[in-house]
Amino acid sequence: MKMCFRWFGPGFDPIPLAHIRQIPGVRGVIGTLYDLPAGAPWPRDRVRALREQVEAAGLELSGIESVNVHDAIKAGLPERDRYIEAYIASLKALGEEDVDLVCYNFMPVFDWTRSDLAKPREDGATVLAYDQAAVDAVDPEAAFAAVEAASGGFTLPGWEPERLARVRELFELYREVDEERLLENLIYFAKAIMPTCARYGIRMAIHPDDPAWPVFGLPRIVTGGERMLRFLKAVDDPLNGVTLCSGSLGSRADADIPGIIASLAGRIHFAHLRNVRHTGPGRFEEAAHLSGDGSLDMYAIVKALYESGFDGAIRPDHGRMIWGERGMPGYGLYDRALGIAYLNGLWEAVEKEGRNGRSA
Ligand SMILES: [Mn+2]
Repeated sequence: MKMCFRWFGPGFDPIPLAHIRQIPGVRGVIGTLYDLPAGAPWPRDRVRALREQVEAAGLELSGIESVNVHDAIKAGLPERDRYIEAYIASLKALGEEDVDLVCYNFMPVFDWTRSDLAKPREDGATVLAYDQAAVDAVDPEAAFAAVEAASGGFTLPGWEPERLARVRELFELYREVDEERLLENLIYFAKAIMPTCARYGIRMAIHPDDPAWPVFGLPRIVTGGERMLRFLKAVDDPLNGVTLCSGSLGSRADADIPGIIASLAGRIHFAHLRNVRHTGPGRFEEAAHLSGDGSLDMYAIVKALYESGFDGAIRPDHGRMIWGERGMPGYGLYDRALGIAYLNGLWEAVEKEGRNGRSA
């Protein structure tokens, strides 16, 4: 297991790499070129500069999150091949700089959706929260504007301002795209990039949809274990894998996350670990990582990962905003560092138990 920390890069992320380096057990950074819009090929010299900056801080560039997929690819438009070529160029630039893990998602128009970016909790912290009724009450443009207004001046991943200007146009693209079509488009994309992934040993890790159900009437297909498995079988290459995001999958109160982990064993290339508190049908809020603070059994999740043979990058996913920190909602330093300390403890415990079990 390699403990990592997501970092959005200079000019976007207020957290210095030097602080990340001081979190016990952190070896890697999950980086990105945040200023590049989906569809733009990543220049190799930019990737190299990012890698060198991370390495100069005593860390390694362990993966990228995300190389975003252009809507032309997701919607299956005639120009998708051109955008797939651009994506392949980005993968080459990454491969040439020895980056071998890429997280991406295949959600139409929006990335993750929340109705509140700073919901106060009983402990005085704030968290991201979702309420289906609140989302149903607004149109997508209003939702986009609300996220922008609540972002505290930070650009949020998946909610880049250039998308806001095009919300209506983007919805139009998906008018004819149902879940089957969307899955076909995903398979088409994955098949097209696999030869390049094979050449450089790049593991692709699709991120589950968040929340794991359709939002604003748009189709969503990466919503649970069976559907992820269907995609992995359709493009049955070991490099074609998933990001196991406990919080996204766990947005559904009925998700059996340890069971999903067991079913995807060997194809989980990246893990996002966080807890979530279910507060009612279609409602949840994020929580501290500790099992006791939310609805997920984090011990069972870490144990299932260990037992599946998982040996990849783990990062703490969103945390609470605590101790007066100002930062990107969900991406503060303090609570994610606490999350890492806890996840390190769980991992050490399951690893030692596992070893004892094997030697007995
Ligand atoms: Mn995640």
